[in-house]
Amino acid sequence: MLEKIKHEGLKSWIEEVAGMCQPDEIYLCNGSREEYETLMAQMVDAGVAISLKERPHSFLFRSDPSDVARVEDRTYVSTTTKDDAGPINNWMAPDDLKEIMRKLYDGCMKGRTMYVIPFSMGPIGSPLAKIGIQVTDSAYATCNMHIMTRVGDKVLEALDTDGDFIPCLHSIGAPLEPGQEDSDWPCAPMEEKYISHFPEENLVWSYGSGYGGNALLGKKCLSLRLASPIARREGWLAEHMLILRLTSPEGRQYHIAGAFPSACGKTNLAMIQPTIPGWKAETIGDDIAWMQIHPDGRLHAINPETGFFGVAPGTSMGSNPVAVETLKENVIFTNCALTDNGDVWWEEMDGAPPAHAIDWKGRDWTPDSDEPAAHPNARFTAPAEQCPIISSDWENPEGVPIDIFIFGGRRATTVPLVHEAFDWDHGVFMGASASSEITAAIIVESGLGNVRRDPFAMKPFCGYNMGDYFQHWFEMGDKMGDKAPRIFYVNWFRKGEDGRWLWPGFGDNSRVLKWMCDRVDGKVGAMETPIGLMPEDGGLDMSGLSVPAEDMEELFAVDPQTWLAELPDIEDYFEQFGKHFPERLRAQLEGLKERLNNS
Ligand code: O2Y
Ligand code: MN
Repeated sequence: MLEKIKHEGLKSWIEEVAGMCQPDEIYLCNGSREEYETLMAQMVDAGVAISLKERPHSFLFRSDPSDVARVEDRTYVSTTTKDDAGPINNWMAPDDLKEIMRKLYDGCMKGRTMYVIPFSMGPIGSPLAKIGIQVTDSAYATCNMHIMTRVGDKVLEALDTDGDFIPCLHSIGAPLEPGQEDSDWPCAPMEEKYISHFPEENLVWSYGSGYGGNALLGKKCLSLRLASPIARREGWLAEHMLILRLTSPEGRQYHIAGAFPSACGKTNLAMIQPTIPGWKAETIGDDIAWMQIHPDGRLHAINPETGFFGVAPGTSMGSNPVAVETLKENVIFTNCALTDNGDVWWEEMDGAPPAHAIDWKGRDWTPDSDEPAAHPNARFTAPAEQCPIISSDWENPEGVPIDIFIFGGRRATTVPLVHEAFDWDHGVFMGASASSEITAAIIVESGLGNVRRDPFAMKPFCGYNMGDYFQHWFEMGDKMGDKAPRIFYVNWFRKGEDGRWLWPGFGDNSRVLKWMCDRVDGKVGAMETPIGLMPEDGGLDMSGLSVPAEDMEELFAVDPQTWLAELPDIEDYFEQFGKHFPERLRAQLEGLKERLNNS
């Protein structure tokens, strides 16, 4: 089977891994539809996948209840010195971590097949694309990789005999003894899970989890935690950002890249349906952007993925009709509920809840049950090409030129609907100090306040010292000069004193996007405030939408005392970066303090 591989370095890495993990069989993926269907049929026969009668070519999986999400506590950035990984990554020295993991990998694929998945992040042949080889003992991960990345023979051809590849080793960590019955979702216990990154040698080792970001190694592991230090070395940006194209009624195109922490509606914004007449949106990506300065001097972005791995609960015709359409067929669902007629269901889906369903743990469920039917982190894996508003340029190897960066978070108070950075350095400060509210459960668990700092939405994904990451952003701005994108900060989630959302959100967010486009074109003025530039009275296109005047006032209210009260928290957060903290960021903090004190 491995004869097809002409790359000696690749062949010897696969042999080395096979020697350590000792699978019963090795299977080299060709990326074909037939291969995907065969693997799915095997999993249906084995009873680990359920074929959905009501949704063509779609399947439901249920994970082990202990394996339902990314595990930040078990995720490592392993560099020679702790300083290189920085203060907000878990760190262990490479030799120590490898010693622990080698013991776990020893014989871990016994009784199983080892799938070898050649994959490309980015269109094959794009100057921005990177080739990875994932080795895994999970057929589920293999099928997901088929949807999320470009897999198979064409990648091996591009690799040729001596191309660069990023080795990504994955095992669910559940060897099978002869005659031992398998479980539906084998995985290792939490204390044996390791999601490890070795940026100095461009290597990922993941062990013990079969779920999402822990197991689909092209996504967060390669495209963010490894790619971010590569991007720093090579002078580009690997970001946790959606990419969107907006076209005005006059036909002018704007490209927007947006960074938001999890649970802030990134996929919804990537698939926005503008409510302002004549404006059109197209999706390019919903999670990751790789951006390089093009010979034209502008920052061009590609989406390295080919699918969406989105949160199912909350997805409906109201919140995201485009996603609903995207999910009509060829979808892998994980941890959703199963209805009696053979479809999936989740909380806040359109229509009345079913009178009976099977919940994500495989138990009978009715609307009277105490627990939700779908896990809150239940997911869909869907091909991007099925998205009805996917841009014709979504696979353009040159990428699309970015006009606008948006940062944001979920804040019930303090932060206005939109403000614009005075300049690039101020925008970097906005990204670096970005924050979002966390759930009640996390507040209790961590004993922290309800606001978590999540710089550039990269807290869980930056593969090097975040202080150096801030500096890299400054340097990218210096290189682009006046061709750099404009930077904005949004908060769709501000609430009134009575707890009501003040802004309708969803398609009406296009009104805010339009203001940004008008700013880029110099068509509208802005009001200077201590925290940035904000729409003048009447600056936002509100035609056809009625939001009470008092609500609009509250949405844009900036209270200097509340902002001043928040600065010590930002300062404390920045403090941890020590000598890696850029002076230019300190200057921004001081500038903000001064403007607030003088206002
Ligand atoms: O829980 C997981 O494994 C998935 S996390 C995820 C998936 C798709 C896009 N973004 C995220 C994220 O956590 O940012
Ligand atoms: Mn994400």
